[in-house]
Amino acid sequence: MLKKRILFFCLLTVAGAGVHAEETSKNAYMIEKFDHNGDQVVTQEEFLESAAQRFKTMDIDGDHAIAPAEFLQRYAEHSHSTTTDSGSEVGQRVFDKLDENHDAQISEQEYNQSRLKWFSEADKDNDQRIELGK
Ligand SMILES: [Ca+2]
Ligand SMILES: [Ca+2]
Ligand SMILES: [Ca+2]
Repeated sequence: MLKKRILFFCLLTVAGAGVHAEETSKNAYMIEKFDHNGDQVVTQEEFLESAAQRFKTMDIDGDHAIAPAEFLQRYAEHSHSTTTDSGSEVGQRVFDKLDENHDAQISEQEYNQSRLKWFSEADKDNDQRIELGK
């Protein structure tokens, strides 16, 4: 009985550590990508700045909206896959998720909204700053 309990405790600890490591590495990834001034903190300003830049690279024809073709082309480049069927299928699904009003265009607002959602999910203590683990 005692043995069982110890085993259970171990499992819980391992599972807990796994979740924590995953969250920490997500924030570490964001810091690595978006922390421009190297202070290990990503402010909302920094984050939205790179979001705007990313939007501009995707908006190939410069009409301030991302059409499916524009998105899929960049998506294929980004994921280092050629535009195979499976690759563009995944890309299309991501596109649909971003295109909240389903007008087959991702507006800057829709793009920023999804980015902000990502930001606030990582910002555990809700201080508008992404730091390791909070
Ligand atoms: Ca466009
Ligand atoms: Ca839209
Ligand atoms: Ca924070």
